[in-house]
Amino acid sequence: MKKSKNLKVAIVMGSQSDFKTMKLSANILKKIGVQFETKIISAHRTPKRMYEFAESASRNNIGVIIAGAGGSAHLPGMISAITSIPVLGVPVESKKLKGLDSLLSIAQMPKGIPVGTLAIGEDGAINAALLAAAIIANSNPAVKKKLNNWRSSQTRSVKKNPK
Ligand code: RP5
Repeated sequence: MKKSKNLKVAIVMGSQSDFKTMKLSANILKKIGVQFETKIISAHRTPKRMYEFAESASRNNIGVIIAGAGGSAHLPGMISAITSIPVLGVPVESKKLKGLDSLLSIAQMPKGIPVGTLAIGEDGAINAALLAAAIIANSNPAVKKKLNNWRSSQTRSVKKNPK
């Protein structure tokens, strides 16, 4: 196994249309200095790509996978079925059911194969990145420092009184 300090995050999504949500995960990881890669991988449109990605993720030094998908969102669960790397699922807001379908598809995994499920849409994408950074930070002091700085800065930004 390679040194844990080199572990990176993979942000994968079912469609190009998910990127407007999932780029918020990328923005946070950039700010915190976590190495990452982004890919479009669809469980139903590109199943072979999904299998090959998940099966090789550990060899490719990926420490956390953020998977965003909408509708019948089986991508996070399918990836988690193939690799034991932690998978964080982001339910992308769908047009018809506003992401409730995505949320339930990702959250309601039967026991045995876990997916850590975040909130629907942009909040979920941002929190998935913060959670991924926190997992990477366990074995990477530089990331831990930057994550704590980011949180302190957020705290300082909250005004005491409304205007
Ligand atoms: C899912 O279907 C994707 O994750 C996306 O959220 C949704 C719609 O995809 P497009 O039809 O916009 O490509 O697979």
